[in-house]
Amino acid sequence: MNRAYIAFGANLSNPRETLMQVVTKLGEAGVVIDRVSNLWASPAWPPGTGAPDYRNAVLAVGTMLEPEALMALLLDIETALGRVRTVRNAPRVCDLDLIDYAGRLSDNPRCILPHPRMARRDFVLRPLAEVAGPDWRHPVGGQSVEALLAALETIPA
Ligand code: PH2
Ligand code: MG
Ligand code: MG
Repeated sequence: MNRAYIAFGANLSNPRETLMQVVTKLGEAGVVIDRVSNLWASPAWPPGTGAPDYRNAVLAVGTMLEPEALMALLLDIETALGRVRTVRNAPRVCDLDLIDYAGRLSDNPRCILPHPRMARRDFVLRPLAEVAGPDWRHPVGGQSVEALLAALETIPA
């Protein structure tokens, strides 16, 4: 089994209900759900668009699927739950981002690992801090989640 971390985000419909459906659908596809973080509320990023607030969570999972296959499954689940892709950062019912897959690095444009923006988003790092194992480190920089959060707080918005 490979350990992967999936970030969930939603700012339309009922995010708690959607997250439960995500857990069900991942399980049906054979993905083992190890831990699910709390659902954290945050304003939509970037600021100033008037988009509804988000709810974000991170899931720690075990999977035999390779990253590209897991990514394809995530896209299928997004679609099944009503995601309609329009413009970048548009409000969404369900966003599932693969943020880390067993510490691997990939520059495959369909599946970049680790997720290039994960270390800069508190709405990813705060829930990740709840579910990441104590040995988790950023696959590129080697920092712990706590170190990434501390670094974020010192960077101007
Ligand atoms: N996702 C985005 C754009 N903006 N803002 C918050 N707070 N949470 C998100 O998950 C989020 C966002 C694009 O994926
Ligand atoms: Mg996203
Ligand atoms: Mg996404």
